[in-house]
Formats: sequence, structure tokens, C-alpha cells
Amino acid sequence: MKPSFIHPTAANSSDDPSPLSTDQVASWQTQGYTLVDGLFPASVVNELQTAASAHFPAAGSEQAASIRDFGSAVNFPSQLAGFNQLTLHPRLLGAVSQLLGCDVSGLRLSQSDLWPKYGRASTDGHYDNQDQRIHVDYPNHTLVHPSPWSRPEAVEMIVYLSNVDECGGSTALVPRTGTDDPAYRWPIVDTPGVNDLRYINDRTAAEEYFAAERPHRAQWRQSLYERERWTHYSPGTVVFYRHDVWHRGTPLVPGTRRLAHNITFRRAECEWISTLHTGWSWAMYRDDKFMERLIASASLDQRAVLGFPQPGSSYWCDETIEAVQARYGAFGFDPTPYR
Ligand SMILES: O=C(O)CCC(=O)C(=O)O
Ligand SMILES: [Fe+2]
Repeated sequence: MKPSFIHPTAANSSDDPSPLSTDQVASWQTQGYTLVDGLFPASVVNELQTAASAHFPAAGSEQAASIRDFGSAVNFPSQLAGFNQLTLHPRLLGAVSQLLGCDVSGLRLSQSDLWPKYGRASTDGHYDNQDQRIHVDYPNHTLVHPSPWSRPEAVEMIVYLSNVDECGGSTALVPRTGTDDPAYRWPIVDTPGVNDLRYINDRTAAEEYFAAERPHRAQWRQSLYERERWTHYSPGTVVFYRHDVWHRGTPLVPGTRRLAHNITFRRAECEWISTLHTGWSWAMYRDDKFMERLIASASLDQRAVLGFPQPGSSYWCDETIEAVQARYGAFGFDPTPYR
């Protein structure tokens, strides 16, 4: 069956204080996703794409053959040119705050990783990542279960750095049609990896296993595949989605490589959503002091999404202002807003 593609719509222009259009916000809030072009300046996307292209093994290379996608990811904070800038880009923070309906300072970064996916004709069995099983992402992001639909706790996204016309590898999503959509029955547990079900990534293996373990719901899972819409992307396209949206990665053209950057922001109060990487402070102490510089030059909002205390926080007193200035002053840190 020919896939039904979702085509991106344009973000608002860079002089608009709201990066996303009302339709884009409404699509995310009702269907569970929106596909957006023009959110980032082309220079930011180009810089990261060039650096990532050089960093990861080329398609078809011997090294690429042994890479199994996720394991090769580059995580925040990274010295890859453009990576931190894209992760903390004010237009991205603004877009996420529109989707969650809260201030940027009420967001926290919980994921930022960039990884290559290589197209292969063969599969590696249960954990193969080419033709993924339909799934939701919450199980390895949160300790609990997403809140009811109208109270979203996080925004996930994929920023594509490749072109679907060259490598395929769309993300397939199942649009939610309303409160009684059978695809979105509550709770969301009918997927390999949740409760006593084994985690299996490959579609064929997962559906065989599911049919054996939960035969009464296997046909229902088939109906999710039948409703898929596939992202049509080029470098810089962003798909915003959610932890409770059915989706999956689809196969790449064999012999090609797709570069994609996954980012998640959660609401500050949702501590049950885990940060997927090593704590940000762990990147300090390097001779080049790149993380210290990042903190010193970041805006108040950019610091806030990393968990840095905000102006007005009980952390700040004369002593801490003096001490933090002593730590970061050499890199240009301005303590004024915290006084
Ligand atoms: O690669 C993609 O397009 C989607 C990947 C995905 O959904 C996942 O690994 O959880
Ligand atoms: Fe996923």
C-alpha cells in the first residue's frame, strides 16, 4: 500500500513572537503531532548537518555496517558544531512553550540526541530498528504513564537533517481523531515492552509475539498500521509529537543514511519524566571549558531549561550570587538578573 504522507507547513516568520501557527498548535493538541518547516534559521541547520555528516560513518562504509543506530548517538551537551545551539534555540523553546501552554522557564530539557540510521535490506531479528513496531515512547521516558490527553506533560520531537526523497525512513504516526478514538483507548498498554510483555523493536517479530501473547488485541494493532501517516521531510523539518502518540520508524532505502536529532522538553513539575542522559554538570572540568562557557553565555530561559536556578529562586542570596560569579565570571557571566 502506498503511504499517505504528511507534508510540513511553514512556521511563523522569525519576527513573530509565536514560532508556531495556531493550526500547528491545534494539530499537535488534537491529532498528537505537527510537522513544521522553517522553525530554525537555515544557518543553524546547515552547521549541524555539516558537522554531523562528517562525524558519523558514511553510508555504505565498513564502519556503518556495524553501527546499530541508537548506540551511536551524540548527546547534549555536545561539541558538535550547532548541536547545543539547535537544542536550546529560542524559536524551539518558544514553540514548545506554545504547545504545552506554559512559560519557557517552566520547561526542562530531558533528551537531546542525534543519531544515524543506516538503510539495510537484511534484518537483525527482534531488536532490528529498520521497520519498527508501532509504539508509544513513554515507557522509557517516564516512571509512570502519561496523564490524560488534555494534560500533556512533555513535547517530543525529531529534527531531520536528511531528505526523505534520498533515504526514505519517514516516521509513521497515527492521528488521534477524538476522545473516543479506538486507537487511543485508555490505558495505553497494548504494545511490546509494557507490563509483562517483552520489548521487541522489529515489526514482524513484535506482531507475531503480540498475536501469541494477546491474541484478542492483535487485530486492533493491525488497525493502527492501517491508519499511519508518514512524515515527508527535508533538512530542518521538525515533527513535534507526544509520549502517548502511536508512531514508528519505517525502513530506509538500503545503502543510505538518515541523520535525525531527537529532543524532548517536559514540564518542570513532571519529575517522573527521566532525563535520558548524564547530568549536564558532568560535562564541566574539560580543559576547553565548553560547558562553563555555554552556561555563562546562555540566556535566562536557556539556563532555566537546564535546571539552573532562576531569578527569584530561594537559591539566590548575596553569598551564592558572589560564589556563582566567582565560578563563571571569567567566561562573561552576568549576575545582575539574580540580584
Ligand atoms: O526513527 C524514527 O523515525 C522514529 C524512531 C522511534 O520512534 C523510536 O525509536 O522510538
Ligand atoms: Fe518512538
